[in-house]
Amino acid sequence: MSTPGGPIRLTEEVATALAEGRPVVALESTIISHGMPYPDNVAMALEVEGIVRENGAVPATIAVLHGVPRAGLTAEDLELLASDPTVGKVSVRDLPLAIAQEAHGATTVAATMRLAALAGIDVFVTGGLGGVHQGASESFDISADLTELAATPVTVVCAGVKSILDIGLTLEVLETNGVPVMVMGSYDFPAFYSRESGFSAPSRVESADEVATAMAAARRLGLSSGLVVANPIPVEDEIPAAEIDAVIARALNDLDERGISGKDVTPYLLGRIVELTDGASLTANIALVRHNARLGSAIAVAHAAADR
Ligand code: PSU
Ligand code: MN
Repeated sequence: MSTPGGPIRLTEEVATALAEGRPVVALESTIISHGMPYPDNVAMALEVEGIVRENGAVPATIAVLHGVPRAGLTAEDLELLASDPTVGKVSVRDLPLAIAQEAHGATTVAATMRLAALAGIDVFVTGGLGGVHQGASESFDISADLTELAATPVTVVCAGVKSILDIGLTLEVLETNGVPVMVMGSYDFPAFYSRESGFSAPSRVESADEVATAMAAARRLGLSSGLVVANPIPVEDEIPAAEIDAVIARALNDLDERGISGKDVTPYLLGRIVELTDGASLTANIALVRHNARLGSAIAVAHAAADR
């Protein structure tokens, strides 16, 4: 028998909202387990769920717990994700085995998109996307987030791409894969901690309604890809590019010296940047996720209204 959400276990609240066509916002969990230190990570996760609610949508944080993909978590679940060292980083290719082994898994942007789509959730809020890593011509390190964006029609609200990645090549891959990339209120593609990356916005939008209208058009066209909405960090929270780029260069150097590769690269770099900035990067990261949660909720509200 099929259940709402397919293979995903939904909370009653999320299932009801989806069944009634009310706005739902998916949230990822790798940012909690592998993107921020404890206890700031669990405080951020709870706060962001509150922001989504205040803005008229139902939050659905996504993860795999005891091998079960879930959308909608309790405070205890979030605490576990934030603090239990056995929680793995689960991208799309890790999902089958995490389920088979009844493991706990924090889902990346890619895995969260896939599970959100299966659950019927169209809008997803995160901090930063994975992308083409610097030195990818040698390492071949390109995040599965980009593969998933090519294949799964979910709108991902983020603060752009940080310069641990090759921003230009990341934008090229998104273009090749037919992924619409819209920047909210700017002609410059944002670089996560900074409002400007030096790369032009592939396109500019001014409102949540405009994004919802583009989502509806993409659906009518039968586009298989996701949409990226890049929301520049608020001016008062940004870290100037020159300042953060020096820190990132040092973190990349430390990464090389330690010989870290594969799925550990992004978590290592994020942790190292927090250390090297004495927590200033964490403060900026939390501020931009809050900002994205407000925009993503407004998009989900506009999208739900348009769908009626
Ligand atoms: N960038 C961030 N914070 C994060 C991540 C990326 O600023 O927490 C996480 C996201 O879950 C993203 C994942 O999907 O890292 C990408 O990992 P990889 O580069 O291994 O694909
Ligand atoms: Mn990688």
